Formats: sequence, structure tokens, C-alpha cells
Amino acid sequence: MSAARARMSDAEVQEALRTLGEWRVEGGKLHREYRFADFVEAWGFMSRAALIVQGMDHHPEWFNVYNTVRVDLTTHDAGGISARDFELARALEALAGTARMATS
Ligand code: H2B
Repeated sequence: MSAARARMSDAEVQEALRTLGEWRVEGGKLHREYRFADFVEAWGFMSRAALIVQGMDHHPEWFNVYNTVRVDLTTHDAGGISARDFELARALEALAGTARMATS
């Protein structure tokens, strides 16, 4: 297994989370909830993300209701969170930064 796919220790995860303010560990997965301006913005985010994650060969678990997208990231082979999950989280952050978000 490459180092990027190796399971990170809890301490390594906590350290990496320091630069991803809205993300946390939930149920052993890297988790964030996005709230977009509306359903089309949420779906647009997911559509653009689909192209990126396929290129990365690393795919989110996600759940969409109207303007909300809940994202969970984990690395199956590692049985936990790896650097690949943080790489994907940062890619999603960059993408969400170009979207219209909910204002309240
Ligand atoms: N996505 C995520 N989030 N975790 C994985 O471990 C993973 C994946 N594994 N996408 C990939 C696909 C693997 O199944 C293929 C064979 O590379």
C-alpha cells in the first residue's frame, strides 16, 4: 500500500484537521456538511466533484437533501482515514469555494 493510502494515526488526523476548519471525524470518517444556496448549486457541486474524484480514483460517500451535501471520506484498504482522504477534502473545499452557499 502506498504511503498516501496508509491509515493515519489519530494524532496525525487531528494535526491535519487543523487546516480544515469545517471538517471533523465522525464515525471514523472524515466528515463535512456543505449547505449551498439551493438544490441546483448542491447538484452542480456534486457534478463537478464527480469529474475530479474519478480522476483521483478516490470517491466520497455523500448524501444530498435539497441544498445540503453531507460528505464522508475514508480509505477502504486502509480501514480508516488516509492522506488520500485529506487530499480529496482539500479538492472539495476548493470546488465549494466557487459555489454559492446558503447565507444563514
Ligand atoms: N474511494 C474511497 N473514498 N476510498 C477508497 O478506498 C477507494 C475509493 N478505493 N475509490 C478505490 C476507489 C479502489 O476501490 C479502486 C480499485 O482504486
